[in-house]
Amino acid sequence: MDTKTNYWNGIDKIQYVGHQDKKSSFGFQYYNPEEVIAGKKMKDWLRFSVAYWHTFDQRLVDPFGDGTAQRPYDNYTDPMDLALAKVDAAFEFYDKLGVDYLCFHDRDLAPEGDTLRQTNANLDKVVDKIVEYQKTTGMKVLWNTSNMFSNPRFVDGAATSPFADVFAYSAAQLKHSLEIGKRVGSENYVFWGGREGYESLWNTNMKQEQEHAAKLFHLAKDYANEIGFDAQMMLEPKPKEPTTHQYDFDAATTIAFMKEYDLDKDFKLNLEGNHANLAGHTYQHEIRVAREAGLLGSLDANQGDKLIGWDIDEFPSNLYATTAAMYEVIENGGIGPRGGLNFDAKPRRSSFEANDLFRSHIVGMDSFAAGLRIAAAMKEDGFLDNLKADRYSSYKSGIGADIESGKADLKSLEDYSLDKTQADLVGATHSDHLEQVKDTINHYIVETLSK
Ligand code: XUL
Ligand code: CO
Repeated sequence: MDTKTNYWNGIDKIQYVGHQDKKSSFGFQYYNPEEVIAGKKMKDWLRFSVAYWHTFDQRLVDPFGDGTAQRPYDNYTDPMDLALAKVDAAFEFYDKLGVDYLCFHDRDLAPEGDTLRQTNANLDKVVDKIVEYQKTTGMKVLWNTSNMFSNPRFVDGAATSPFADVFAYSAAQLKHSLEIGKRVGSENYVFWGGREGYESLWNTNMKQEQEHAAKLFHLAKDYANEIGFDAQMMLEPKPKEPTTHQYDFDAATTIAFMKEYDLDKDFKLNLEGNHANLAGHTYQHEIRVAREAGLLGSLDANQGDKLIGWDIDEFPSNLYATTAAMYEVIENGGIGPRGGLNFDAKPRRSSFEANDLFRSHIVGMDSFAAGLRIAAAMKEDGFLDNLKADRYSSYKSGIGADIESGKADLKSLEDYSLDKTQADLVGATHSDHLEQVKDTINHYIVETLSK
């Protein structure tokens, strides 16, 4: 197979140049894949992945405008020729960018036919080509998934559709997608609840719809076991868009759903920065909730913006947010059992040239690499560990230790508290000095990045 294509004309392999020497935009300032940070190579902490749907398919539309994207395969008119050409362009892109993973939906890869049988045949042809490339390049699939939300048949959802034929079709589509996952060796398999939610409660059987969603997840896990597809299954929360209310609203809601329907042993969470933003949380909050429940699976790397109402899938550039995310990842010992950072992100509509796809991945990769360096420096100094150990130190001895061990009950706690004065209680607290904490975090950011 000819891997010497030249779609991304004029772009050489992206190298680590370091921030002192960064004279052109085509170099990493902070991402040095082989460098060891906090006991692991950067590339093994970060496990960057390119999202097929955004990077190779997205035309840069927004709700008010058509696509502006200029892509090197735009001259192909036949949909299958285009799909096959994109695979060449994609593998050349991965090589030049220096990433080891890709993610895709089934429908990102190939056009649909009139029947599922025809659609599967189109898809298999493209997957054959991907598998061939994997053999020669070693590229891995972080996760694949099934697009059960774009086609009009999914107008009211897939598993949660009120129409049984749509549930049946979704299950059939999913079956083939799992088989493809096995063929490409996907490390994880993701379910983002595309239109699994409601527009209005007046016409919705919420309980029945959620039972149907859980049923499809169980069927998927059972079938994956049956065919020996050993991927970590994951649910990806999002609070709204496209439906008014998505059932997998946020990490906490999704964990409750997983526990209610006995999915928490086999499924973990794939968390996205922009979805956290839409849920009124931070990315760090979502990762913390999953981590502390032992359910952190993987991360979709992007950012939202509170100043704009919709899902903007912006490439990450906010160092404060990437530092916070990587702090949680370090505390977790890694992103997840087989997790990575998948750039579920697209350039702005005004960044429409082909080379902007490289520029945007570079800022995303550098922002997470910088976040890793900063979080590792804070960890190494024990800054936040000491801060928290001190803050909760009253639980180490005395009444605090009795509360922790379960020795204390309401009567003993009343005995302890009944004659304490207001001054005693206020005296038992102390200032968090939170502004100083934030000043120190700023110091770590500036200091670490200027080394
Ligand atoms: C949509 C979204 C999806 C999932 C995969 O907001 O994040 O791209 O990551 O279906
Ligand atoms: Co996503």
